[in-house]
Amino acid sequence: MPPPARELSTTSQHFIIGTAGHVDHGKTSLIRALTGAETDRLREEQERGMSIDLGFADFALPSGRHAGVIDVPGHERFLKNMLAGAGGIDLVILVIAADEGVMPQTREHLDILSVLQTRKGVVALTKADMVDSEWLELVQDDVRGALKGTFLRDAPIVPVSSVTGEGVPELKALLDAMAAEVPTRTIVGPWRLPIDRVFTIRGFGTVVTGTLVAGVARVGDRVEVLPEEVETRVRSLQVHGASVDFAEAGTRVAMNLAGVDLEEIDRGSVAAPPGVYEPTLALDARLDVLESCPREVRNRTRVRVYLGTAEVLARMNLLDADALEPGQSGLVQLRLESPTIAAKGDRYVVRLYSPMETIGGGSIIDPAPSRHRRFNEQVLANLAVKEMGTPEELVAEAVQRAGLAPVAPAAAALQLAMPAEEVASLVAGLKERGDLVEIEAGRFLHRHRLDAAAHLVTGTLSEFHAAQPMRAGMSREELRSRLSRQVDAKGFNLVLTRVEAEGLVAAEGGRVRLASHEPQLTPEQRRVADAFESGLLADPFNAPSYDELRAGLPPKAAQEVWDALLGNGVIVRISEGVFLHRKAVEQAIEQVRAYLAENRQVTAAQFRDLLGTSRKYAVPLMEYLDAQRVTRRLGDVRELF
Ligand SMILES: Nc1nc2c(ncn2[C@@H]2O[C@H](COP(=O)(O)OP(=O)(O)OP(=O)(O)O)[C@@H](O)[C@H]2O)c(=O)[nH]1
Ligand SMILES: [Mg+2]
Repeated sequence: MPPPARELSTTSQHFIIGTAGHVDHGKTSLIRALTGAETDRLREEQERGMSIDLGFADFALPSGRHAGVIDVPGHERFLKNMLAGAGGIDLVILVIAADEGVMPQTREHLDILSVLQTRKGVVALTKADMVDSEWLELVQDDVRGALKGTFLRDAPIVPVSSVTGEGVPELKALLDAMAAEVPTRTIVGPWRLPIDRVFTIRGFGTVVTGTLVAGVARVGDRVEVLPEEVETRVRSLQVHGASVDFAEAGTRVAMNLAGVDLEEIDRGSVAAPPGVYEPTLALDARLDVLESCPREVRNRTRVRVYLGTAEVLARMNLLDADALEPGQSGLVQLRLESPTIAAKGDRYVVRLYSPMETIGGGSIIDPAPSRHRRFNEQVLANLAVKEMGTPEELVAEAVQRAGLAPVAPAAAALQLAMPAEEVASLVAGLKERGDLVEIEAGRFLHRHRLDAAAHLVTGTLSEFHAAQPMRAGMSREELRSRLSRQVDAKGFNLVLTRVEAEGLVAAEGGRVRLASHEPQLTPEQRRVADAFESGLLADPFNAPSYDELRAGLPPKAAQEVWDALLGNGVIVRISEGVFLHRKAVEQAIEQVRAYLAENRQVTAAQFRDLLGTSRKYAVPLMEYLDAQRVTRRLGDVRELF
């Protein structure tokens, strides 16, 4: 197998910071102190001084990076809302008030985040202004104890006060520094937006918001909202309050959906490209029961399942045990009371239907299973295979891991220690379904890798166009070097060929642009450009110099437009200080070719007379045509190359 030497960067740069912690411990106040934003936006929240629903903010970190913020409510009664936000969190601020210390929802939120496999976080010891230093030290010890054995065991503990501002700059700097270590989300594969809010804006229609958990969503994309199975289109997108053409995984997104009725969709629905997910009434899953679960879990227990932003009631069928004790793990089939969607590997949380205690959670093994009988050996064996990865998944993963280095089935078989014929037939099936692409004879890439790389190309071009609207395109070399950290030269060529074939990107004359891009000039720039062009074309082979051409033009615009015209190939630099219009060069090439077709050779004097120019232009132009391999010099004459 070709070495996956250069791993294509498949994670986005974006991430979500979320709060967690007991009611009234100062989460919302801390987010206000950090970002300036008020996340308690409901009137009831403001009147009661308590968060009820999720709050959202944009956080401009000192380094200039932006993070989305999700502020969760701490009150036990609103845990359902906390759960709708928790799945989107990449970096958690566990808020513990210094005066109260660890409280029940401190532990419960920590349990939930552990089940969801949140990996990074800090502890903010809030209300530090309310305690003295001795107390603060003792609380820190308690907190350290409570974090033992959790993903936050080594997390920094930062005393802060949102009232005096003490510790806030330190916390900001820490979050900024940690940004680099946060495991971010993949842009590979179909995008998915678990919806956490739905509202209407007059004149725009329905807007849904959520944390984009995977992929790249674009304006114009077709969308299916599930489980309702409503089909629509992305009319516009906003990230951090600004309109964008696309949004990458790990961002808070507001998505305006075309022609969708507000009543049709709700928190818990999921937006995704059509045909990727199927609503289901059953899920096979691994269940890890929390150590802190107050009771054993019995078969047929009625539970609330939290998946993405959805809450669904279900009965839990234990497939390989009569009951699960706290700390134990088993295989379960969740029989849902209303349809939902899930993907293999999704994390979920379960709580008892009543009393509402958090039991545990785990990962989805099969998002669309048939109904199983319990203690059935065949069923359990199949689930064990699925949990590890089916042979087909293992093959697809091996190709995906190789990034943009095409993989031959035989090499994958060797790596996976699987029979070559089996791998070959699995590859054929994956190709048939469009998951693998035969990029060269007998060698395959994963389609998601190609898509992600294509996104890098189009994203880079779209940034270039935004920064340099006058330029027709980016030089191919510059684009390649811009992406060289993510894509090697061979992979770059593969991807560029593909995006060209798909009509997303156009490449002409060594320049690459988005197919949709047209150079934008202000009216003044347009006038300047016209002046340059008509000046150059007046006597095409005796063109004035740059200094002559720009006399009388506004200096700044003249410089910008001249550079753009050169960059776009409208003006061609023949030699130091000699510039001709592209049309003049094209005409020269045509005339010289016609002349040489008849006369075989041309001298400098003949060339000069042919174009009606002078020695000053004829000599550099002949050299230019030699360099362009139109002609070839033989002593004092030129021939066709
Ligand atoms: N003295 C002091 N008071 C604080 C501090 N932070 C928050 N408070 C107060 O504590 C109360 C609760 O603060 P919030 O920020 O609403 O707490 P919360 O964690 O968001 O509460 P829920 O969202 O309802 O769980 C408010 O009265 C705040 O003014 C602090 O650092 N020092
Ligand atoms: Mg709050």
